[in-house]
Amino acid sequence: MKITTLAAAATLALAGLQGAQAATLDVVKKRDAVVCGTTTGFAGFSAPDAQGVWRGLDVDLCRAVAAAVLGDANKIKVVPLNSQQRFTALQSGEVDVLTRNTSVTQQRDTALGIIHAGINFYDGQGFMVPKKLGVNSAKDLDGATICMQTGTSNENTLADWARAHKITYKPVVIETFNEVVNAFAAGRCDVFTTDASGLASIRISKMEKPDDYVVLPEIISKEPLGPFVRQGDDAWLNIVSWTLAAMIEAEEYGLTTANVDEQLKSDNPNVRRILGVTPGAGKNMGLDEKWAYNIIKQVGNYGESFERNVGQGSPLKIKRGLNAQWADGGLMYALPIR
Ligand SMILES: N[C@@H](CCC(=O)N[C@@H](CS)C(=O)NCC(=O)O)C(=O)O
Repeated sequence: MKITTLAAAATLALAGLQGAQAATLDVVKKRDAVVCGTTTGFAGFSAPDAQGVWRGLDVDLCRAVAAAVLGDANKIKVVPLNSQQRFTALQSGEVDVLTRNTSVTQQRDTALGIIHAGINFYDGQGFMVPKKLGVNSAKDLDGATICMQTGTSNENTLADWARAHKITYKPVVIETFNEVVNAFAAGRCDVFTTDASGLASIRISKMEKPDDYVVLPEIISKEPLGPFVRQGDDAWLNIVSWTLAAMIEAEEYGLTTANVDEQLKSDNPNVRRILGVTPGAGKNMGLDEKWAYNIIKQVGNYGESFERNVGQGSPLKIKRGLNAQWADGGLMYALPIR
């Protein structure tokens, strides 16, 4: 009886808490800015440039949400979060959306009061080692000291993989990104493990001599990275996931920052719906009909954002691979805006 009462009280308290949290769209409109949780600085995905302006594939997604909701991609506030802090910041309402290399997993999507709003980068966990170690395969890592960051999915994935492959290793788990990078650069561990995108970024942007390091060929997991929002605010979930869909679908239809004004004259019914020439999509979400036009005009389509931040127009030079459009053999398949 007592336990039931306590459980009921807890449920009520939770419901009260959720009820007390105002609709995110209203909060964002009133504040006139979207608050996004990012990394503390992970080049290509979310990091400040030399002028202190936050840039990256994940920052572009944040900017796209601001363009869709407020008509201005610059109306963002960035809250830098390390891996450990990110979920609490979203749960507590400190950020409106987490746009930060976060792997979607069943546990995160169901047990933390948060939910993913699409995938903006299909990744997998890998390993980086100094060339001088002479290691060519992850299978040769038996006995290695392996650096990783606290609060990442990388910790458990590595443990599972090592057990399955009968590999023993010594974990060095460090809370902040720069410290774990410094530990690796200083040779306090033989190996750095995280998402392959993370390794590419660390190698180019953090290692003094990138050519002294090699990323091993093995990818040991699926790491589908995407934005997260709080559970229980479906209108906001819709806005974030359809913002991402609009970027991906804009690429599919060849809509770019440079040609979007010209495309307003297109007679393709899909293009007309995306750009709000045929109204409806914006109103359905409580947004201006120019929501997707503003995203494309101010931020660009998914491919433009990819190439500029992590692809051929960036130092990382990551290939599209799984992140190519479905028509090109990749997994980027936007749900249709109609
Ligand atoms: N995708 C993995 C790893 C993501 C992650 O947090 N990676 C670290 C290492 S690259 C990172 O981004 N750190 C940046 C920071 O803490 O500021 C996850 O969701 O757990």
